[in-house]
Amino acid sequence: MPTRASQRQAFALGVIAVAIGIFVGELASNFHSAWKSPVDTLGNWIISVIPRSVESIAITLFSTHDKGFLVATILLAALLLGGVAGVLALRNKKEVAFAIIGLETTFGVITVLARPHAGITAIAPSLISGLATSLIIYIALGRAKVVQPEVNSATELKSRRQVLKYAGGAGALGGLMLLSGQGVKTHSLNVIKRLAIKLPKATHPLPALPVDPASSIRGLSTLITPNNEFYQIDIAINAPIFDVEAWTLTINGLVKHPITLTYAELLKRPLFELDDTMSCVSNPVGGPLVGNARWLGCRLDDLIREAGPLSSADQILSSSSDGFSAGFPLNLLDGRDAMIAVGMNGQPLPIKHGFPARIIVPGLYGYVSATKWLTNIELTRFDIKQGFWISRGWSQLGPIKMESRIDYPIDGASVPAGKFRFAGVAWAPLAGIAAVQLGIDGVWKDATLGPSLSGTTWRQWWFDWNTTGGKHLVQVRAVSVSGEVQTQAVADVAPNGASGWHSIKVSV
Ligand SMILES: Nc1nc2c(c(=O)[nH]1)N[C@H]1C(S)=C(S)[C@@H](COP(=O)(O)O)O[C@H]1N2
Ligand SMILES: [Mo]
Repeated sequence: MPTRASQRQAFALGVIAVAIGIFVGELASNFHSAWKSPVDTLGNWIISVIPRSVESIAITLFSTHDKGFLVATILLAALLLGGVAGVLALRNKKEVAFAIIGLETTFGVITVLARPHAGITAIAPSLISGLATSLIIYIALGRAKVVQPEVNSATELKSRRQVLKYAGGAGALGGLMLLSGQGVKTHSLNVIKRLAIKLPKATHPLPALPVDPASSIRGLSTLITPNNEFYQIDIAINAPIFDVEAWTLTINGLVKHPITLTYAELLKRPLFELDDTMSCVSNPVGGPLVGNARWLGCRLDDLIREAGPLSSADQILSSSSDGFSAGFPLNLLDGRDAMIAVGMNGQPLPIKHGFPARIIVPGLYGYVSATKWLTNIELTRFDIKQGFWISRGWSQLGPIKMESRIDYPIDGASVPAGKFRFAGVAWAPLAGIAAVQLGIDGVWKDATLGPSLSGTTWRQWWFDWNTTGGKHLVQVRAVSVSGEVQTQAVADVAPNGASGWHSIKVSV
């Protein structure tokens, strides 16, 4: 029986072997676009099989860190199994040890193959990862065995075996370095290619942005949300990084003329600018999952018209490589400025916001429309196929609800006596905001409105109040250009978006 100390070492070695194996697998997944990241794939697979109730508990517990938690759990489990395998290998139960690594690898391979459209080559990183782990355990624990007394007999044989092992180890290491070098190279090349892009101008650029009231009003959201502050929501564990020169967008399904477009062809189409506020359906009343940007892109309705939808089609279902898909009714291409966006606030789309291209449909929540890392648009029918979130309990239709938010001050704040300025934003696509009212202890007054960029963007508002001592309830509500007053009825985010008045308490 090996000593406790050597068992501890073997455990650590197993853990390290798996860690290196995972690292190598992840590096390898950058090597070729068809090769899938083992950790991501396992994560996505788990997300796809766990019951919705568990998923929503995880999301409630960890909010947007739920994926981080999932990845951490996967890694921890894999590392622990590695440690166990290390100890077993030391105890001369090599078959069981390698069976554990083999099972881990097979599991990885199966989850890769379970992905829609996965080619057989997609399993390469998982295999490489498993091989690297086994190799390290084999080499390191093979050596550990050599120092055990009972195998100390044939010295000559031992040294020859050692030479072979070192040669094998060096060869493997060299191969890994080559592979990781290649992986890092392709990855960074794609990032550099993005940086080198110069987007064409819109055919009729929008007027320059007005002076932003937020520059002089404390706590107010800026009129345009800077790209690095724009909320990010997606199911991708890592944002995919496409090679713009290889990326294509296909439009197919129930169409007369399927279309394939390259990035260069997309940029050659007439481009227009669109100021549009996008919101996540999961944004609670008063929440942060909403942002306003000046997008640049080509018209979606033109493209769909060129493809020629068959009369049976009733849905535009877009999808991307992270397994996400989003569908909305074809008849919502009713003249609104739906676009395939390539630019966001004067930059090529940031990688985490969908580079090279994404869809933006004014008035629709992201989950039914705003596919990032767009690769395919399929004309289909709602009774055949549905977007990613629909089978997970979210509504098939996702029009953005009218909402308003108090940005400043925050709930529970104590404010100084005298003049105090409340500030926030409100949105009511597609009509636009006509008025925002602030209710202080139930007495409603009109707030001052900031500039209106379009019916589908938010408007900033502010209201000066001469504070009186004590505690106060402050509420906000919006009125749209079409005369609708924001509902007071409280709705949860599921299944189709939160509603109700944002309320805070302040003490003077
Ligand atoms: N490929 C992909 N696109 C996606 C998603 C996703 O998970 N994957 N999530 C959607 C959702 S739910 C929202 S709210 C928006 C968020 O876009 P943003 O991250 O650029 O703010 O993207 C949409 N597009
Ligand atoms: Mo969303």
